[in-house]
Amino acid sequence: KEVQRTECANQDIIHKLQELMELHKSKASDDDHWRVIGYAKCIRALRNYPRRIKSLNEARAIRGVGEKTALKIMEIIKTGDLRRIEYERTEDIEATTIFQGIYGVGMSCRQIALMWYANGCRTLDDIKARKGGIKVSSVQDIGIQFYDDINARMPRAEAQQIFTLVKQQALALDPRLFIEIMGSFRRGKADCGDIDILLTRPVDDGKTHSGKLNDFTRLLLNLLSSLHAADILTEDLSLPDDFSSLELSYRGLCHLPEEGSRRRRIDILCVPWERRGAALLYFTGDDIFNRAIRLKANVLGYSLNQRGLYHGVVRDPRDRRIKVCEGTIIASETEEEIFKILGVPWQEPHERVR
Ligand code: DCP
Ligand code: MG
Ligand code: MN
Repeated sequence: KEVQRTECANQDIIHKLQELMELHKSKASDDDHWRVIGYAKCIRALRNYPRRIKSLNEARAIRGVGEKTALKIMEIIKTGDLRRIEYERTEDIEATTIFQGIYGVGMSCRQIALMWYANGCRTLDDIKARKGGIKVSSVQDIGIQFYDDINARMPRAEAQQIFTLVKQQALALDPRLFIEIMGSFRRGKADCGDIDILLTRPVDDGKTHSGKLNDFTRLLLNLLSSLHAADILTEDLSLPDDFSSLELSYRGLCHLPEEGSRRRRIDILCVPWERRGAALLYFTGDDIFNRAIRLKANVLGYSLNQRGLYHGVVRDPRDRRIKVCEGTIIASETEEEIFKILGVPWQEPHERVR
């Protein structure tokens, strides 16, 4: 069931063409757009090509490889390099790549990065100085201030220490809380990009969680303020906004409350007790594993997301994203039952990797 990624005979060529494709992706013209499509097609063709390419004629005979790309392929084979990459690596791309590494700008907000560039900004210092009178949101400002920390990964031991402190604070507020660390930490990785925490609580009087939502919301807000008071949370990036929703999510920065510690990213997710298994499964990942298990669910006529495993979901055939019928949750309390219904043999978190 694992996706096999075998090394292919033309891997070095694929790498170079990918590099070039990424550069074209960062540019805005129609020409660049068509080049991206062309390179993507060519890369797919090369992945499926069984032999090492030996000649120009062989390269241009492959379906999906055009005349110009065939010449590039020969250049890579002969010199190990592709001069076009350096040519396309222009100043605007260098700058906007840095800008898109800012939390709150992100890879989807290329427009913001381009706007700053157009206003004369080239470096993070230019952004800090608001060169060209650019506007920066408060979240982006935090992203700039802690750029290096946010883009670094933390050692596993540090994630463990921070989580232990958070857990202590949470249990001090309410000993019935269920608090678990998810993400790369739970998968056993040696370093983590952030700390992903699941928070929930069993309900005591048989009522559904939704009836208790106000208590629960207050609990999260109390936890956040006690974490701030203990100097564990340092900056908020996004607070839960929709308190009528069954899911509350918090994003922020934290650190070990000691001299010289670095800022780390932390995500806290609150879900109803009945949905903890589905949330745990989703936020433990990794994303490739999630895609595979979701696909398996779809093949069996189910639908899986972070809230649960659903039966009877009906989608609009014209746009699969639209649900005509919500369906009903048939499993969500534990990861085990979701695996079981899907007929997937149990996989420990550390096995859920590509
Ligand atoms: N996730 C997903 N698809 C996304 C984002 C997240 O399936 N687009 C799931 C899988 C991830 C989990 O959520 O493993 C947590 O997201 P993170 O971004 O925190 O990723 P990891 O914890 O796996 O890695 P990192 O160490 O970089 O934080
Ligand atoms: Mg993570
Ligand atoms: Mn995360």
